[in-house]
Amino acid sequence: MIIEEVNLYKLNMRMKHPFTTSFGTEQNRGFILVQVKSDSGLTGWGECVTTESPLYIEEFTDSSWLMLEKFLIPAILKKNIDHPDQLQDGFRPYKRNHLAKSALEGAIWDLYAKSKNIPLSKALGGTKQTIEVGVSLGIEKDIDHLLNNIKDKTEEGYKRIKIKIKPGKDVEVIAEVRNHFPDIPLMVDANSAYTLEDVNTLKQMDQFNLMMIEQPLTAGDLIDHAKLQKEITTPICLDESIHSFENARQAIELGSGKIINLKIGRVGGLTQAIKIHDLCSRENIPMWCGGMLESGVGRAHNIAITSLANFTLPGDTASSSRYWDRDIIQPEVQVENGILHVPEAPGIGFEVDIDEVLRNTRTSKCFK
Ligand code: OSB
Ligand code: MG
Repeated sequence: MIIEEVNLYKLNMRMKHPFTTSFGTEQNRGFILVQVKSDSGLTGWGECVTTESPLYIEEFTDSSWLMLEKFLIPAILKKNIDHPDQLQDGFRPYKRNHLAKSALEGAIWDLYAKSKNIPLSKALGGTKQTIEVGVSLGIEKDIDHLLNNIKDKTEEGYKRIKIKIKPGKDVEVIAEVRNHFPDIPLMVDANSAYTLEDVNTLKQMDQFNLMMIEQPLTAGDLIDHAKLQKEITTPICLDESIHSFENARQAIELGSGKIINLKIGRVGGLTQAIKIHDLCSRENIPMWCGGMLESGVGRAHNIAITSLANFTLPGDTASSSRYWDRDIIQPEVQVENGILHVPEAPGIGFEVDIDEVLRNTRTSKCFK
């Protein structure tokens, strides 16, 4: 297929509720959608899961836009692409910028699956027809709000609850949650807020029967996580430390954690995601698919990758309605009793509602 046209849309979508992590609060999502068109008239969609400021990762929405415009789109425009894996050679010279690469690559994967008339999940090698999901809950001003959120989401049937923690909002909060919900599958996510000096605080979390503690230490770190894992019994799950196949291989070798949270954007796209999946599968490392407060487009990609066999733990791909009054895909993502059905329609398997996309678009640019 020849890539005839690429469109970038910068959207601004306001979430229903603010979401607070150890690194900040977000409610207005300013992100990019990538649309690619082939010579046979098909359209593929990808989402660049950046935020306006580089708080989670070094990329941010304007930097990714520039990266796409200056380097990545020129590397593929008017080119003949038989398979998305071919993009790797064109992208490799450009260092990192994984969220930008992933957005464009994801759109090409959607296009490719549509050209083969198969669901994206199948194109990626997925085998599951349904996937299990949990939900990620932000830090709240007071414990009652958090307990209410947990009650609601547990009643909705989510398969596990993840709560965000930070220094000063950790052991007591978890203890209180466990008092009220002694048996729910529970995990915590620190988003890199601790150091090895906090080992005593982190050790105290072992008493709460947590499924895992996600990214307690510095983003990118593997060594200190390996040291910490020797000190605590709760499995460490790596998020901000895994940007590539090599990071995953080294983390496993060092014992930096026992579980991997895979985010398609963070590892530079679906081709890398499959490689990491296969590695974890060989090494018996359980994994799950993380989230970046995506719109329906990114959410659809998350569902497709989660259909691969080694995504054995519930991920963060919650219902559209958890985030948005109105999502930009049809039908919206709807979790029932913690279960999502992997779509069977070609490509991402959801229709992108172009009117809704345009209604939320602040800037767009056409490359052809
Ligand atoms: O650390 O997993 C994270 C959201 C934004 C940035 C980082 C993270 C998160 C979440 C929310 O935990 C996941 C979601 O509901 O999409
Ligand atoms: Mg995380």
